[in-house]
Amino acid sequence: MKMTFRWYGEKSDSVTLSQIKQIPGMTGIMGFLDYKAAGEVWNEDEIAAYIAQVNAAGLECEVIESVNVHEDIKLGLPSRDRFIENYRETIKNLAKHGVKVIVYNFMPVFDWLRTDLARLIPEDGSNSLYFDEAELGDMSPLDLVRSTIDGSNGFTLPGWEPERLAELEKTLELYKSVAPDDLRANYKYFLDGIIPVCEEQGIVMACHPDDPAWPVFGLPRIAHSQSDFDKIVALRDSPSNTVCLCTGSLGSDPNNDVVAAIRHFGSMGRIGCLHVRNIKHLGYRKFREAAHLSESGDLDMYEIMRAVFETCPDSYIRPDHGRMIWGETGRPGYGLYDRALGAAYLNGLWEAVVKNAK
Ligand code: DNO
Repeated sequence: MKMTFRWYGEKSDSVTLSQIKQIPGMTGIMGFLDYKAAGEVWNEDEIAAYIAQVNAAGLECEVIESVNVHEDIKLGLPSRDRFIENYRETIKNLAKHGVKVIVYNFMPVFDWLRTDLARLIPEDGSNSLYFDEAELGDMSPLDLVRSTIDGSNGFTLPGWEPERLAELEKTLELYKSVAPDDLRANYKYFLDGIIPVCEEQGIVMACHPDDPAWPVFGLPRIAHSQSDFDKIVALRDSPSNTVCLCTGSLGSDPNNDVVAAIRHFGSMGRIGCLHVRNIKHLGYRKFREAAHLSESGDLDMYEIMRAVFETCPDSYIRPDHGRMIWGETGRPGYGLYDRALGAAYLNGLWEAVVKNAK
């Protein structure tokens, strides 16, 4: 297992590489060039500059996150071939600089969605990302975009880049004629275009689940359960076509058995990396992001780490979103303190799992 941390780059993260390096057991970064619009080629010089900085801090950068898929690819528009070509170019450029895993998603329009980015946790006075479908019921997609951008403390949030959302209404309209099977067919076309390049370059693509794990605003969503991911890995049968197993995203739906999903895809060799965090269910389609500790939420974090150890022990892992604690301000979900506590806790569980296995 390699413990890593998401970092947005010097200019757009409130957390520094030297702080990350001081978290015990931290080996690397899940990197991100947050200024790249979906569909653009990630150039070699910018990749090299980012990775050089990470390496200079004594950390690795073998995983890159959010190489976003252009909407035309998901919609299956004729212009998709140009964007798939760009994606292939990006894969090659990342591979040249030692990247092994690319995390992406195939969610129409939005990446993750929350109705509150800083909901008070009454038990301890901290706050965290929160979702309540009942609150969403009164909001239009545009309202949600506005409140998300307003609540982000001036930081961009992954998947919520303003350029990408500028044409929101037009895109939402286009999706009205896209059924889940159409989206899957477009997904297959994308995978058929990029997976051969990944195989040649030694790159693994890891698909992030829909978050939350159900359809929103009537948009088709095809990646939020074990059976959805069975279909995805079968779209192109290759060790380069894998899952980014995000426990909090899948776990937002209490019907998903996260531990079973890790064992299932882990033993197939189809987990490219994991995002590990806990979730507290508060009612129907209503949850908050809890501290990583098992007893703070509804996921069994020990069993999660044991399933990783037993089926995919060499995986890259990162603590996922944290709460905002100790008065910290920053990008919602991506402060230093609670994610560092999460990493320390997951490392502790790992040590116990490894020693128990002896
Ligand atoms: C949320 C992240 C996601 C993830 C993307 C990958 O905080 O886990 O934004 O990076 O879905 O494309």
